Amino acid sequence: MPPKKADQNSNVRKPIIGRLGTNLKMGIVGLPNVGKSTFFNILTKLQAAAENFPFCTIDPNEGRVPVPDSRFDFLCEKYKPASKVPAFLNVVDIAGLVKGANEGHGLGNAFLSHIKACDGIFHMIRIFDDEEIVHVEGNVDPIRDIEIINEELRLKDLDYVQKIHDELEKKVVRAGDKTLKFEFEVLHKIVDVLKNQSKAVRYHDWNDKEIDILNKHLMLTSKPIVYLLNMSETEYIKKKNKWLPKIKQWVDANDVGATIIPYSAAFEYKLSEMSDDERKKYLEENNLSSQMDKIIVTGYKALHLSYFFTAGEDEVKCWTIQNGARAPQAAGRIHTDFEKGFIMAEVMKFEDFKENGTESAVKAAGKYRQQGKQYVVEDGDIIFFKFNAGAGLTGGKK
Ligand SMILES: Nc1nc2c(ncn2[C@@H]2O[C@H](COP(=O)(O)OP(=O)(O)OP(=O)(O)O)[C@@H](O)[C@H]2O)c(=O)[nH]1
Ligand SMILES: [Mg+2]
Repeated sequence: MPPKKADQNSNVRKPIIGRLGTNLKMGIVGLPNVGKSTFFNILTKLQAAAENFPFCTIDPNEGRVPVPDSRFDFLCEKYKPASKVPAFLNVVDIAGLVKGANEGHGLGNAFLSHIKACDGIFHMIRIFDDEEIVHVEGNVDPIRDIEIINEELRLKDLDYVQKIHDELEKKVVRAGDKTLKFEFEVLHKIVDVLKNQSKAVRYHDWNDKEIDILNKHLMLTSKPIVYLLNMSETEYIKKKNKWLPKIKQWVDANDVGATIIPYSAAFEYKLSEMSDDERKKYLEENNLSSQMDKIIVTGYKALHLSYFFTAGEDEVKCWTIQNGARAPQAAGRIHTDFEKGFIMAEVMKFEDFKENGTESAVKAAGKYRQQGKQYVVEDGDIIFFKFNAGAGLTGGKK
């Protein structure tokens, strides 16, 4: 077999900045009173309304919400399985940050450590006017608010990393410890980015070895951000708000690549109170749509996660993997023995399955592929793993 195809798929991918693993979380971060808990409650309510999958509350501020996916729905419709398991996004509601939080203002430090425990940030920004709802800074000014929060995160990172840097400096520069030299150089660079360039860690282009060092520290400004702009219901319906172009401009200039999603907590809350039929009718009649699905999917993707499917009459299930996972690692999500005794992955692309209708038709079309250890699993692959059952017991020998 010509090796070309395998090579294409086994392109070395850039390591990801952040925690390894698949149980990652998005934290809802922002100033006080901007609608963070309202957003969290909508997620909770949506799940209660959907009833299929219980919203699992880990504690009052943490929950997980199913990731909507029409491919998953299609597979469930096709197989009518006894058990249906979607992918989930973990979401944490964090109390509001105020200016000076990095020095302990508000309940600053505690909340900053809650952000540290998350892997990505839903940055909630208020752009709705409402005299009744107090704004901690006195008036609505989202650019100022974004900068306040980003500045708190940057200063907290700087404070943290400066201490480690100074410790290492003693060992490397003064005591001449060469083993820590590289780590020290990377920390020096991080301090430079945060302090002299006043930039978030994620704006800098780090190489693989530097990322290894960064990942020992998991800094606040290295986490991916999705900006959620909370509009009033009226403005959302009219699709108009004077801040939208300004925020877009700011993000394009200052946070290239970050996603902005305008939505309205008030509007989404109203939808979440309706029955499924009512909601559908209301949205159709008024030519409107909810942004919740987009927000959930974007949050999940921001965490560098994707999933493959296993599908059959017993169960249709989404298995979360980190982007770039190879077939044996993906198999290991199902069972460690699958990884140890991995023989091959039999893979169908969802689109091929949809087009051909059945597994045997996909086979007949020559699109059912056997993939080896180097195969990088792609989002939406439908996989059947073959493994050697004895391998796990004999320490992974083939
Ligand atoms: N008018 C209007 N009010 C909103 C909207 N979203 C939230 N609110 C109101 O703003 C107030 C604060 O909302 P929360 O969701 O509790 O805000 P929070 O960001 O969680 O606040 P902290 O937890 O204190 O940081 C509540 O009275 C909400 O009803 C909105 O879209 N429009
Ligand atoms: Mg709150």
